Amino acid sequence: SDYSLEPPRHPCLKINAKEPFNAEPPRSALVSSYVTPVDLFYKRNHGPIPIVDDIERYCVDISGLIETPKMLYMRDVRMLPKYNVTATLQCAGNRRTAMSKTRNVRGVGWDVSAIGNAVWGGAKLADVLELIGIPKLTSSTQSGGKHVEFVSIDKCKEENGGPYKASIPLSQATNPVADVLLAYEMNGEPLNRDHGYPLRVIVPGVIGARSVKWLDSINIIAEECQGFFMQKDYKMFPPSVDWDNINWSTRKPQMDFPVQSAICSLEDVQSIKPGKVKVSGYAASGGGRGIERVDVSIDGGKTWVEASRFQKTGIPYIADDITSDKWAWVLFEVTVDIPHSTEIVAKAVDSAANVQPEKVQDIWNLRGILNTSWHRVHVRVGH
Ligand code: MTE
Ligand code: MO
Repeated sequence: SDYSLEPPRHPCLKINAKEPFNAEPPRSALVSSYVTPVDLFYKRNHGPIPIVDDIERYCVDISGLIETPKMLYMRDVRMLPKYNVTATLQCAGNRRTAMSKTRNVRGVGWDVSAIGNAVWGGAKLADVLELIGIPKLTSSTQSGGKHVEFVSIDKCKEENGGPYKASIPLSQATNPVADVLLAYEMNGEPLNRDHGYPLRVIVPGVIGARSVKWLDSINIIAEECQGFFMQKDYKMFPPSVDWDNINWSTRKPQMDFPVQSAICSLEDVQSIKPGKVKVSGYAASGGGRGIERVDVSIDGGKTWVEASRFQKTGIPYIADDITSDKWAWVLFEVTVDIPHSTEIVAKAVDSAANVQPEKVQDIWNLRGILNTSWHRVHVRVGH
């Protein structure tokens, strides 16, 4: 593994691990703009950043359970209709540090910023698969139980020096409405090296781990990908399971993200003067479910006020509205009056009426994934 050729990075990023490079922006960066700037977007890697320098020869090998394998070049991808999908990407380990505080967990520590919202430009995977003779999913077609596996160029130690990989069901991959992309742009610019240049997968509504960067090959397979990150990681276990009694085969790989929110306008602990305080942050859910409501409490969760939500500045957000971006976060905001030191809490409700769980202890799991417990910040009021 060689970390001498890593790309330059923004000095404001908080580095959680250096090699492989894992870093997140300060909380405040997430609420400064609806679309997260590329250089401030969290970076989550399992090995050195690969270098692709011959873009003319770069191609994705498509094979497996298909009649004719295909070499997909960048010009082939660019010939397909281009879609711009605004989608929030969130690492399953977002907010892991807080989970670690109740009982130790294994994994890179993250505050609340292992999440970002970007406009991804590229071809739909459903169009790519149609090129090789796999029909799009419609009410009359059946994609069966097959899976589509994405294999990367990068090498990581969890795969014993092999490439990072993951899979999604063929039914999702061939469904144009699922908006799974082979993306070559992020926020209107060519993807940069950190985020998967020249081509990455974006699986909206699903934990970040399935959005494979630096795509090298696509395989149509009969069963789920057997790679480490599908079978020995990114699975949700109950609090009773620990390293001495874990049986990985009893659980499915985590796919959809549950409802999440966090306050980003305040650090924990934040010193303030008594009076009006703006509480703002993000809320997002998986599977294309919108955000129905965000509640904020200034008394540790006894009483609540509803925050206002938006996706586009000045336009109130309504879940399932035709103009809303179903894969993208909403930002919320409410101004509250804080007379004395207290705990400010946020919790979101999604369009299926799922609510964030109150206590982190109840969802504690040994890998520290999916900490979606109520987000709390302490404010210390001085005069
Ligand atoms: N793809 C490859 N090839 N290698 C990786 O290490 N990390 C995954 C995913 N895709 C990873 C990958 C994880 S766990 C997450 S959360 C996202 O990429 C992070 O994407 P980002 O670095 O663009 O924010
Ligand atoms: Mo992740």
